[in-house]
Amino acid sequence: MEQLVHQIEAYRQEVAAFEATSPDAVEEFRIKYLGTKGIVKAIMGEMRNVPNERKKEFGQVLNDFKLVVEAKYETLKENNANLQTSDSKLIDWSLPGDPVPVGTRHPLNIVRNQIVSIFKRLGFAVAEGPEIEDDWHNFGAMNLPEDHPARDMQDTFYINQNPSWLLRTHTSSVQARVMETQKPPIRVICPGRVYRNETISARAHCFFHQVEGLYIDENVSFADLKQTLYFFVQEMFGKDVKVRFRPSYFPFTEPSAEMDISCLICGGDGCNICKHTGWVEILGSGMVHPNVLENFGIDSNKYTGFAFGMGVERITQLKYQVNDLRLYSQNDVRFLKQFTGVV
Ligand code: 2U9
Repeated sequence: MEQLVHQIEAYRQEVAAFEATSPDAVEEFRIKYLGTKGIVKAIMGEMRNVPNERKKEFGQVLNDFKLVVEAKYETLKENNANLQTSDSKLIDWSLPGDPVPVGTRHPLNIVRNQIVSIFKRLGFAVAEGPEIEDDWHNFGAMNLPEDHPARDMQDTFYINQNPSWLLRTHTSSVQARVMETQKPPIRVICPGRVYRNETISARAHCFFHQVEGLYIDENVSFADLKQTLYFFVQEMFGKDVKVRFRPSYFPFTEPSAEMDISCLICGGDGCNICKHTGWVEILGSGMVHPNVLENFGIDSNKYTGFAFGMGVERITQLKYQVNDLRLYSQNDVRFLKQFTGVV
């Protein structure tokens, strides 16, 4: 016991004399005296060899020593707080922070927003709906009954557990839901992602994005359709762009027409982009088929309507000369950062 007290006194003097000039030395002190295998713990272990009647006295000496060591450790820490450790650099808090790069809007969203804002100015409301649809809203209501040959062009993905659900092939299903719940006049545009069972290539993908539009009221005519879409093209591509309509076929519209614009690259003279025709196709359109109106209880003798649909990828490709569809979904920043500052 006497020997132990002497030993503690020696440690006390050692502690008092200890000097540290770096955080590493402070850490060495902590490990030596206060660590799990350090001196304070070791002396505590000696307690069991002290006779019972002197345990209290020894406990006092030991506790005093521990407080001295802890106080010394705090002082050393404080004195060394601003010094450099061997594995960390001195921090200059006045330097500016590391810049965090800000992302950019995806080109498809930029163009989608532009399309939506043009039609909003014409009084169209925006409607959205589910990407997982049932057969009726995607096909049946759109005048595409089962076994209709046009279903082949819009093959999609089905859910094994319940084959009556599918991934929508167009956003017409959203217009269908609007017609279910609202009465004419109806004037909506429906942006959204759609799916097709296609082999992925530079010109086809298993999903793409559409904006479709629908306008139903009394006395809506093909002239309204032409003027609305002409206004859209002028706002989107500039006042010098020409348009032309070609007759086409869609099960949900009659008559139907595809709309071309004069080639933005060659101005109509003929180049690779327009395959030397001077024209590029941008959208499909037509007067809503009476069967589609009647499917929703809308009197086709009283009401008429026009509808149109366009691929956002296609409009973006023409506006920004994007030559490979896969670029839109590869997340390559070399492509995406080219749209920095475009809103
Ligand atoms: C209702 C009635 C009719 C929407 C229309 C098109 C013509 C069309 C294609 C353009 C390129 C799809 O993205 S694309 O592949 N769309 O050609 N879509 S008319 O007709 C409707 C929609 C809803 C109730």
